[in-house]
Amino acid sequence: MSQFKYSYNAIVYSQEPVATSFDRLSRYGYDAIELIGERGQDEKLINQLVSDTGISVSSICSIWFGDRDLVHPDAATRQKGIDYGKSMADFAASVGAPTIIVGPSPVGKTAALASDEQEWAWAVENVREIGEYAASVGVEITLECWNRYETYFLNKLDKAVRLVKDTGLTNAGVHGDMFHMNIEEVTIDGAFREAGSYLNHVHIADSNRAAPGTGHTDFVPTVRALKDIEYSGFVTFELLPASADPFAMIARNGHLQFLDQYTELAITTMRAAEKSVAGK
Ligand code: LER
Ligand code: MN
Repeated sequence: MSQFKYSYNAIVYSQEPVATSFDRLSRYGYDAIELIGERGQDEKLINQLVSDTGISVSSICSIWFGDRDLVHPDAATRQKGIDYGKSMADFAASVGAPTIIVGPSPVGKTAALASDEQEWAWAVENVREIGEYAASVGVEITLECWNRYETYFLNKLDKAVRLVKDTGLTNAGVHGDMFHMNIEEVTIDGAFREAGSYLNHVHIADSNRAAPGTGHTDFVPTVRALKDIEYSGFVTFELLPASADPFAMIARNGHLQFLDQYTELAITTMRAAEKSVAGK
């Protein structure tokens, strides 16, 4: 069975030149990098690094904070969310990334501001608009589920699958992040299996959101589930320091083990789990 394609989320690399990140990923045998979803990055340099190192851009980790809200009662706020999503699709297209992450309601908004029916209708309409735009520039979207302390809106993969179905989009899927799934799903491998062909992106992390191999997660059932459903997307490590505000920790250099040490350990641990599954 073919090996996974591995990618690493660049949030913990944000204090260094992007060339250093591409070089590290190349040294440890990665296929790709997941870039932070903010414009203003040097797209020409990124494309040069892609061609020099063979490390591609797997995905754009859009930052759905603040007024980037597709289900807000204020129409102008919803429009900001739509515009941001489209801008992420443009960014993805400009660096050859196949996928952008979409969160219909932002991180930190933990209660609805309108009825469930109304919010669902806005989510369907606005995710569809971003998805159709993304399709026009050759990009897929993936709906990420977050835990209850970050959002009330999409916590579990089954709800995200329902949203994808309601949009009717053919370039959309769902995104399971093991950190959130560890809190919300009955089992992580079971939720991946149920999502099946709707799963088009994953964020892999150990129970403590650090590199696989540092916490108490057994990655073998996860690997087996992804293989069984013939998951063909990128296996992306999104590893963050243990803080309610990981960005502040990174700014204070509280993330140094996430550079070489965890970049190496993450892929080594997952490859060992792949080997163990292949051997059975
Ligand atoms: C983003 O990928 C994510 O998982 C969220 O926890 C962001 O806060
Ligand atoms: Mn995530």
